[in-house]
Amino acid sequence: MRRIAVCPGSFDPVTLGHLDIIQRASKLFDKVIVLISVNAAKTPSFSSTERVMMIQEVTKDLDNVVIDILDGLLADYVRDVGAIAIVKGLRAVSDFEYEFQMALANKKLYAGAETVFLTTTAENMYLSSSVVKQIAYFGGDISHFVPMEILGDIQDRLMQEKG
Ligand code: COD
Repeated sequence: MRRIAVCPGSFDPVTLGHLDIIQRASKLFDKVIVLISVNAAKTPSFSSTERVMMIQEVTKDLDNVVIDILDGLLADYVRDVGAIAIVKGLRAVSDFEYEFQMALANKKLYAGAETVFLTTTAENMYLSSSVVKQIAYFGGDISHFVPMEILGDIQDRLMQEKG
């Protein structure tokens, strides 16, 4: 049996924190689906296509990682693809409460939706897509926060948005 995991998120844009979780998940499972999903509380800056292309670029060396887009419920997706785990990253206590709630809700929606938490690394602890966007928007240096391969794309795009 192939052990499939789903790594869901907004990835708006993908950061070194996300990439670390994806890389570690790819060592633990046979196949990892990085799933660009809708967080109803957030308005994305990057289109789904842009996010797919960025994640494709930074995961191209990971043979067992694929990317997909979801416009629906995560629990349904997990059931439909036969995944055995939802992999999430945890940064701080504040993440825990939110993630704990989502893990319980997903399990209620589909009993097979097990959430596995991987703790962040010390250097990525403070890192989020919104921190990256704020810094880039004001022309700051985001090279320590996002993968090198997509640094220029993110900077150009966010500066464009500023006008
Ligand atoms: N270090 C480690 N982990 C990190 C870091 C970091 N620096 N930064 C982010 N992460 C982790 C987050 O903790 C999260 O687990 C994951 O990476 C994705 O983060 P984001 O910010 O890109 O994505 P979110 O939190 O906006 O994703 C929320 C979802 C889109 C997964 C959620 O809204 C969802 O499941 N939507 C689908 C619809 C659905 O089923 N909703 C009901 C859920 S109960």
